[in-house]
Amino acid sequence: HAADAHRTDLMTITRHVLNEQSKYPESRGDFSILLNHIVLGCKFVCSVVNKAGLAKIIGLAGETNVQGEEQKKLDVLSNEVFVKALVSSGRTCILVSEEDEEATFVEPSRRGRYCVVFDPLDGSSNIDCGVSIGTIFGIYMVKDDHEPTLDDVLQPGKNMLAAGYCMYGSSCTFVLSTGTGVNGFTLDPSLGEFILTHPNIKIPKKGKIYSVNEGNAKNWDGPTAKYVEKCKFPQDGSSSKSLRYIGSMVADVHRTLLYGGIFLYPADKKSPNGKLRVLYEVFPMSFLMEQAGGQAFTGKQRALDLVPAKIHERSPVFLGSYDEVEEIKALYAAEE
Ligand code: AHM
Ligand code: MG
Repeated sequence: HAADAHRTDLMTITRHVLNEQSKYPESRGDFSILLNHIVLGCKFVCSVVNKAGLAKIIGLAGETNVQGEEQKKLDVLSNEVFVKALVSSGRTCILVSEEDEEATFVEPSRRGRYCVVFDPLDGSSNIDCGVSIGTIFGIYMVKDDHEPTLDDVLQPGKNMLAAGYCMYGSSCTFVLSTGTGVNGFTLDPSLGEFILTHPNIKIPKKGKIYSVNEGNAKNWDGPTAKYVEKCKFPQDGSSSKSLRYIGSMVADVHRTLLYGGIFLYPADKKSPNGKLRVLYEVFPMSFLMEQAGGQAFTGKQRALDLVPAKIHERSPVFLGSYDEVEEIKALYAAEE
């Protein structure tokens, strides 16, 4: 039927967030404005990532191209875009980016109440070969009108108001939680809008996929080694699990969220705190997992209960389907 060829009632991400915010009469729309600026940053990064191979934009930072302009590495460029988008929203006071050693304190005239922690372009080893990469972010709010300090972001992940990621993959996908479940949006490039395509995402309770860098196995601790051994050689009559590992956290976590299973970045003898960063990798992904009905564990505690002492602190993490994380927790409990 010709009339059915076009959906005319599209739930854009802006409309979705405005709907959610209207449940809170005290909300002044600040969150929607902030989110719009994050979405703008993601659209910009999506567009440069798509053109990267063509524009020869991938090069060493500081190299110059034929026009004599400075070429920037994609991760450096993405960081600049996000910092500018967030500051210009007028709604932020502290920014923590993986790319910047120090936190950015927004000048008082452009200051708002939100703190944003983010990794502007994660999965750097996959940039040059066109494999999926992504942006990860988490949002906190300062409590009162005091002068913002680092303590405002050195908060446990359970205090985040919202978290999400954008995956630059075969399509551009934005996954968001504002603390009332998880929703997924897909960029319609012809409209330039993210459309709600995956409402109320729930992770399957059990999963058949495990995702870990097995090249580190010789340095793993007992529980991680035992868990992975069980995935391959189950003793309880269940079938063995499949291994999938991209090496881009956003892509590995996105698959885990949709298909179920577990993603592990454990501690090992060489990196006793694992590799992933607490504030802008472990926390946002753990927040999304819990909101989708899964779990996230550090090997010692619920990941969202961690209180980071430094902005670039690392932590081991095991996240995914409820039952898989239960198994890991039992193996660590048995060690004690
Ligand atoms: P990056 O921030 O330097 O890109 O590193 C983070 C990435 C994650 O996306 C991914 O989960 C992990 O590093 C993969 O690490 P490894 O190559 O050690 O398996
Ligand atoms: Mg990273």
